[in-house]
Amino acid sequence: MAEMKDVFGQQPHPVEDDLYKEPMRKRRKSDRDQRFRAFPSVEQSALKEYEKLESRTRRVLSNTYQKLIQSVFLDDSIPNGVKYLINRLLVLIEKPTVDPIYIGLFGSTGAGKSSLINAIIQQAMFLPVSGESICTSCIVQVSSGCCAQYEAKIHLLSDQEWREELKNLTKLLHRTEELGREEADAWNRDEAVEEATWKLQMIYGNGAESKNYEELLRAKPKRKIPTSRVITLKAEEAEELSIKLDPYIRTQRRDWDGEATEMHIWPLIKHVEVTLPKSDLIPEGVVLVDIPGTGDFNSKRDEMWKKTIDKCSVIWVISDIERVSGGRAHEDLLNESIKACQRGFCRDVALVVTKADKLHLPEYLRERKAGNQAIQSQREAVLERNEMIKLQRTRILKEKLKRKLPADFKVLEASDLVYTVSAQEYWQQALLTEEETEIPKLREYVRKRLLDKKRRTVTKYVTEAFGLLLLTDSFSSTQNLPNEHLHMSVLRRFAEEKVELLEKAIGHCFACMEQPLQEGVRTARTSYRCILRACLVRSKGNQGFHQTLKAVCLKNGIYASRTLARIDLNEALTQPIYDQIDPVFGSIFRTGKPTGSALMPHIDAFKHSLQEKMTEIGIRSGWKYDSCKKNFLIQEISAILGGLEDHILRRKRRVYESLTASVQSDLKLCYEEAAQITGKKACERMKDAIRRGVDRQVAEGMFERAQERMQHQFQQLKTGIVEKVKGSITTMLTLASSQGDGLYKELADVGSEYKEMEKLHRSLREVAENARLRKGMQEFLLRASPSKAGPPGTSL
Ligand SMILES: Nc1nc2c(ncn2[C@@H]2O[C@H](COP(=O)(O)OP(=O)(O)O)[C@@H](O)[C@H]2O)c(=O)[nH]1
Ligand SMILES: [Mg+2]
Repeated sequence: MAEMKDVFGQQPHPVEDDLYKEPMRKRRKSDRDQRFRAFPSVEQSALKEYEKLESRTRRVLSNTYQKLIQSVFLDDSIPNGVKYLINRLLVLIEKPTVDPIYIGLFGSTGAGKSSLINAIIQQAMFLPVSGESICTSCIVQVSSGCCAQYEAKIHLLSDQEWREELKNLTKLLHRTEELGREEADAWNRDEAVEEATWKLQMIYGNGAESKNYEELLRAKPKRKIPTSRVITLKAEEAEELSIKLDPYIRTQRRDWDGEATEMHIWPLIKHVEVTLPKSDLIPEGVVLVDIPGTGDFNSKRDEMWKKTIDKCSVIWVISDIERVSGGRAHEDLLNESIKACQRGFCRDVALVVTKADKLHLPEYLRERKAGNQAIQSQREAVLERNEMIKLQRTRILKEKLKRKLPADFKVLEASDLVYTVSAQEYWQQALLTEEETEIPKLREYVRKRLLDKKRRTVTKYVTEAFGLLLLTDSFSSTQNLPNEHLHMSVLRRFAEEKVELLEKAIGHCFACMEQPLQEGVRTARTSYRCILRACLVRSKGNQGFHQTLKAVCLKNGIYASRTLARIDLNEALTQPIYDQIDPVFGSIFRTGKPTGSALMPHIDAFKHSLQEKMTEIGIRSGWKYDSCKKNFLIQEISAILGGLEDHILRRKRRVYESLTASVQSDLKLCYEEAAQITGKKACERMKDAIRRGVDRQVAEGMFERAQERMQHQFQQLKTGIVEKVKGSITTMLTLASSQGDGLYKELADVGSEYKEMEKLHRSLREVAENARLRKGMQEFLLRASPSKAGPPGTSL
C-alpha cells in the first residue's frame, strides 16, 4: 500500500462522490459466481480493507491500554490526565464494530414486504407471506449473523405492559347500558371492539370479552407464557425455521379456534428478530425491518413502531402497483416517512412499487394513449407501464419532498427514487429477467449504504485512535516548552471568544424558526375546526365508530389499529404548523452544503478556526519540535465536535415532537372527560366534548403554548451544545498545558504503537484510493467487454 501512495500521489480525491454516483451497471449472471453475484469483488476488497484497518487499530489501542495500565497499576493515585487517557482508550476499544444500518420496509399489510425481503435474501419460503384474509402485523427484523443456524427471537410484552393493555382493552369493551338490536349490531361492527374482543379471546378463550379487568388478571391464559418473555426458535434450514415461525407471525382473524396454540400468543408479541447465518446477500451490519403501516393500539407497540421508523437510516415505502396511485394509505405512509427524515436518522427515502408483474393486458391496451409502437406482448406492456410509473412517481415524489425538505436534502439529488420490483418474477422469470425485477438493484442499494457507512465509521475510528495515541506518546515526552503557559492561555482566550460567537450563530440559526412558527400558529388557529371535523367524521357516519372514538380518547388522541388508517388528533391539529416549519427545520439539521440556516456548518467553522489558531501558535512557538501536541489538539477537537453531531441528531426528535406533545398534554383532560361518556348518543356527545375541549384550549392559547415549547426546546438544545463544547475544550486545554509539568509520571513507552498507528492513519487515504482505482478499472473492463449486451434469458 505504501508504494501505491507514491505512485498515485497524495492528493485527496473526492472518493465519496465518485463511488456513489456511478450509473448502475448490469452484471452478467454466470453459474460460477452465483453465490457472490450480489457482492462484486471490488466492493468486497474495499470492505475487507476497511475491516482490516479497524481491527488493527483496535489491536494497537488494546496494546497501548495494556501498557498504560501496567505502568500505573500499583500507584496510589493516578493523575487525572492519565485517567482521561485510560477512559478514552477503553471507550474506543469497546466501541462495537457493527453499528447496523436499519433499512425500513414500510407499507400496509399485503403490499408485498415479506415477499420482497424473501427475494432479497434469496430464500423463497422464509418469511411467511400473507394470502387472503390473513393479516400479519408486527415488526420483523431480519439480519445475518455469524452462527451457523437460523434463529428467531419472539419478544413479548412484559407482564406490566400486558396488564396496561388489558386495562385499556377492558375499558374499551365496558358497556354500562343495555343495547337495542341496532346498537348491538353497530357495536359488533366497531373496528376497535372487534379487535379488542379478538385479542382477549385469543389469550383467554371465548367469553373473555365480557370479563372485567380483575377477572382477567386472575384468568389463566390458554397457552403458557414464558417468564423470560422471549421465545427462541432455532433451525438448521431456512424452511424449517419458517415453518416454526409461521404460526407466530401469521394470524387468521376468523375461525381461529382450531388453530395452533402458538397463535394464542399473538396479542402479546412486541416484535420478532430473525437472524440468518452468514449471508452474502444481506451482509452483516444490515438489518431489514418489515414495518407494518399503521402502528398499534397497544402503547408499547405503538411507541416501538415510531422508534423503529426513526432509527432507520433508509426507508423504503412499499406500495402495491395497483394502489400506488391515489391511495390514501400510500400518502399516509409517505408523510410518515418524511416525518421520520425530520425527526430521526433517516436520510434516504425511496418508493418501492411492488408486484410490477401484474398487468391486465386488454385493459392496459384499451387505456393506453401514449407510445407510438404497437405493443406485442405482456412483457412489453409491463416494461412500458413500469417505466411510465417510474417517471410519473419520481416526479410526484420529488415535488412532495421538495415542499417538505430543504432544497439540498440528499434524497432530492438521488437519481433513483422509485423502483418497480417483482418478487414473484424474481423466482419465476417467466416475464421479466432477474435484472428487470430490480431485486439486484435493491441489493446494490443496500451494499452501497453499507460500504458508505463502513468508510465513514472506520475513518472516524482510526482518526480518533490516532489522536489518542498522539496524546499518549506526548505524555511520555517530558520536554517543557518555553512560554507554554502563555500560549495555552492565548488559546484559551481565543476559544472562549469563538464559543461566544458560536452561541450567537446558533441563536441566529434557530431564529429562522420564528416566522414560520408564527405563520403556522396563525393557520392552525383558523383551520383547526375544519381539521377536527374531518377527523371525527366517518364515511359511514357514527356506525361502528363509537368505541373507536373512545379508544382515541383512552389513548390521548391517538388510535392505531392494524386495519384502519391511523388516527392522531394531536398530529392533525398541529399539521398546519408543521407544514410551515418543515423546510426550515430540515435545513437547520441537515448535513452537507452550508447555507444560512444550517447548524452544522457553524460548528465546523468553529472547529476550523480553532484548529487554525493552534497551527498558528504552534508555528510561532516552535511546536514543530513537539508537533505531537499540536496534532493532538487538532485531532481531539475533531473528535469532540464529531460527538456533538450525534448528540444533536438524538435531540432533534424531542425538539420536533414538542408541538404535538404540547397539544397532547393540553388536551389530556378533554380526552379523559370524553372517554368517560357512555349511554345514549354517546358518540355524538363524545365528539361534542372533544370539540368543546379543543375550542377552550385554543382560546386559552394552546397553539401559542406549543410554539413556546418548541422554542424552549431549541433554547435548551443551544445551551446543551454550548455547555458541551465549553466543557470539552477546558478538559482538552488542561490536559495539553499540564504536560511536562511534573504532573505526569514517566509512562510506558508507546513509541512503537504510535508509529504503527501513524501508519494506519496514513493508509486510510490509500484504502479509499484503492477502492476508487478498482472501481475505475472495473468500469473500464466493463466498457471494453463485448459481453455486456444483456443478461441471458431476455428473449421471450
Ligand atoms: N403478482 C405478484 N404478487 C405478489 C408479489 N409479491 C407479493 N405478492 C403477493 O401479495 C400478497 C401479500 O404479500 P406479502 O409479502 O405477505 O405482503 P406483506 O403483508 O406486505 O408482507 C401475497 O399473496 C403475495 O403472494 C409480486 O411480486 N407479484
Ligand atoms: Mg408480511
